[in-house]
Amino acid sequence: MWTKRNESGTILIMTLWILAILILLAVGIGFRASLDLKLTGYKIDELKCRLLAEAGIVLAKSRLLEDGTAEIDTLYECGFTLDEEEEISEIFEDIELKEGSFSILAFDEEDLFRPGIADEERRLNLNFATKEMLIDLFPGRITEALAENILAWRGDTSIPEHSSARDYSELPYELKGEPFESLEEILLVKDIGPEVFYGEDLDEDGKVDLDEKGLKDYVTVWGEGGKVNINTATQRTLEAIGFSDSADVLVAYRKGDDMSIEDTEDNRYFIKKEDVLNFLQSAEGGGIGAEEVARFTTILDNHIIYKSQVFRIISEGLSTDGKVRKTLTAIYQKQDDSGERLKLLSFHEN
Ligand SMILES: [Ca+2]
Ligand SMILES: [Ca+2]
Ligand SMILES: [Ca+2]
Repeated sequence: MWTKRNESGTILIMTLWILAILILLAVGIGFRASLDLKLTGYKIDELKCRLLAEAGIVLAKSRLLEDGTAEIDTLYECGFTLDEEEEISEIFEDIELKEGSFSILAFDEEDLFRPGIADEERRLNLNFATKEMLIDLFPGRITEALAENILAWRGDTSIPEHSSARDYSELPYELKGEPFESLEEILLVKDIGPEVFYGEDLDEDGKVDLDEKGLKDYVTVWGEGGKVNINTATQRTLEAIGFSDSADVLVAYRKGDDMSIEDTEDNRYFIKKEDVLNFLQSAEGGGIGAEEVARFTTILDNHIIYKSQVFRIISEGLSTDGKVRKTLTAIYQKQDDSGERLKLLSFHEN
């Protein structure tokens, strides 16, 4: 009897143990299931954000297609035109849709994100820039040798056959000798490291400041003939193409009296060559002399446009709780003479 009780006690303890293990297993499975559910929820939110961002691209494209000012594009109204009484933030910022929102964003010259669209013609074109332009874009950082390497890569005939810029024997791939087809391609050019492309934290304060930025935000590979839009170009671009000492007054002129592009009322722009020359000859424009007028006329004739054709849409989808976001970047070219009026040149997701 005693033995039996002892036996049943052992069975009870074993049963309890088995039960305990089963409970542990069940809890474990339950925990994993809830984790899976959470992950699935995150994936769904991510998908929603992507769709919101896509909605932003669709909206921006429709604005690009109905641009009412065909003759100019400015920093504020770049590729599109605001209707009367319409504010840029109203049409592009925190646009709420079901289960989230999207914003269409562009960098401004001070490197801040603001609602809007940016053109590629504000940047220096790697496929057309001269050696001097490349050196002047990043004085001290783009050396003559690096500029020659860039020209050799795109197949520029000014680089001699036996120049070291054409020598890729030390690298696992050959010199391309053809125009750049993407921005990142520049990382393949001999001696161009990530620090030249992405910028580098020279003063070691933990961030890449405006004056430490790399080529990435200042160059492009798109745009007809590599021409620069004088109404949108960064000061750096204007300096590089030869406006040197006049670049800052041109940039200030565009902002108007309030020294900001945010307010449309007093913003100014140029429509033709004569506008620029008249301004540069005025006191506000620096009062340039006859010799400089001739030099600037050449630059205006060869390198300047007043409206743009290639536009970078950066669209950010945001979940309702603000925890998940997805950014899509699409570059479109306006094509007036074809059935398909916007041609997709590049698409990135991050
Ligand atoms: Ca326009
Ligand atoms: Ca820094
Ligand atoms: Ca202004």
